[in-house]
Amino acid sequence: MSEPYYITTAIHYPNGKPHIGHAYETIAADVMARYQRLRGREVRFQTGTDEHGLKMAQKARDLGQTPRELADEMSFSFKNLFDVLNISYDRFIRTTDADHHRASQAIWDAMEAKGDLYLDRYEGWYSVRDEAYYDEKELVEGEGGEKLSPQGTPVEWTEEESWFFRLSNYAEPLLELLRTSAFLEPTSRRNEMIAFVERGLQDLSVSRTSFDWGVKVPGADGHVMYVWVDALTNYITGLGYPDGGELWDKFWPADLHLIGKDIVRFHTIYWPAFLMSADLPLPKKVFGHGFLLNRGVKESKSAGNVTDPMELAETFGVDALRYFLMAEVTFGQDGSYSAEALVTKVNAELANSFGNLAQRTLSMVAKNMAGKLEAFEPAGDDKALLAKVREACVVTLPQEFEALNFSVGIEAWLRAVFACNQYVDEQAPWALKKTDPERMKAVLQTLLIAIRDLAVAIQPIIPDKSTAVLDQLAVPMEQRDYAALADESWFAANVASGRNIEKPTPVFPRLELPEAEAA
Ligand code: ME8
Repeated sequence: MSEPYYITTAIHYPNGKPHIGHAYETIAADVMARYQRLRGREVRFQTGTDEHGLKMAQKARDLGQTPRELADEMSFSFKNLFDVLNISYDRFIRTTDADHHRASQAIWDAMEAKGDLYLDRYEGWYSVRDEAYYDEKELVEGEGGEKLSPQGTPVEWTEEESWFFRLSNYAEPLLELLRTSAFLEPTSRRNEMIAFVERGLQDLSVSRTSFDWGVKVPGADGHVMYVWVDALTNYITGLGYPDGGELWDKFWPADLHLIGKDIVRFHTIYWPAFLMSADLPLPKKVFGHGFLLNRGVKESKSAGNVTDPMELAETFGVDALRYFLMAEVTFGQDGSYSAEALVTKVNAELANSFGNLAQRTLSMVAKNMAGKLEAFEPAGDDKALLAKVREACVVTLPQEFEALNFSVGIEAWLRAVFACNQYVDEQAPWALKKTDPERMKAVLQTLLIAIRDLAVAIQPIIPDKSTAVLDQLAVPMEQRDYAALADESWFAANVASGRNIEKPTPVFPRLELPEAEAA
């Protein structure tokens, strides 16, 4: 039985079209999901949209739509984008789904049965943009002297009848969780959360009465749940909570909630407290990644400097975009995006390095060996190159991906690509054609094996492009996972079948910077 692995992204607010930050997080989660599948784990991967709350209600009102109309339209944009980006999700959840309302009410009932909910009155600050309550002490002053949230968003004074959750009861277990486990990564985010709990936890307002776009609070007319109560519950709705069943038994607790750094508080304080209250096991890990900046400036729907990821995918190709985002940015830190940087990096590393390696090797095999493979035993330099490539593909890249150090894993892979190109230049198989054809065959076949290893290893990042290379090498589907990296039977099968390696079509064309971007 293969080991289960459950990974989730944040669910995105569909109050506008998706921006590149949404694409970034979801691609990273997809890379992890694909990586775990290639390791042989049984993966469940969930993403979706977070459709309730004041932010959605206000945006819909501004547009003259109902919240439901806005949610339907924009949720579709997210789903469509994720399909285009080749996101291998198992469920795209919408918090307006009927099973999600049931699950949210069930966790509410469980928290109430625990004695953790009580009715009172909320008087304090609220940021609609963050959908978050802030303590007076947390606020900062804006340029015009106005009060802002610590994230720099506007806050409004709010007074209404509200249900409260006894968050203050959970300070000790939360401190224990944050201090003694790897629950929250990267560790740089941990101290901030520990300090937040140490300053003292207030009970949390968990229902709203001034609008009705949300999940109804069971038995409390006029109350809808605070949007984060239902949003966080999406992670268990998708596994069949509260009914249980096969998905629940197999996949809860989640292995990884992948989220951005701005919502760490909700995931590492509120969510574990709700789960403890409902007597449910806690997720194993929350990872708060950094923000993607557009030439150094934060992109957001509210700031209006939004790059359309769909346009990027159309202009440069899905795998070029995936590769750039994962290779360019140290995962966990902020990173910067620009079309120039994308074109430069993808051309240097995919077109000129890996692409060129595959293209020239396969062309020479087609031309100089009539596409026929022959049995051979790598020795000397050939064996040394294959050992280096295999070390990168079997040891370093997986180790780094496992730890979410995607860019470091890709660097190891790229060093192996460079080593192969250096080997081609040193061995000069085109010259060997006349002087030593047997040696030429050994060199080209060594390269074919190296390219197979490199293409298998990099599949999570560039799934379509690596598939195209593996197809050209005639590697059978069932020999494309990480366990197969130790197995050369695909090569032997090609030898035995006498199958021709065809003249290849280039897999990684060079990208051009569109004129508008170059200007
Ligand atoms: O926060 N770079 O939704 P959201 C990288 N609905 N990541 C970014 C980003 C950027 N520029 N901008 C946003 C919400 N993100 C809630 C989540 S989960 C139960 C509810 C990330 O649409 C952000 O950090 O504002 C979050 O993880 C995700 O995109 C969705 O953001």
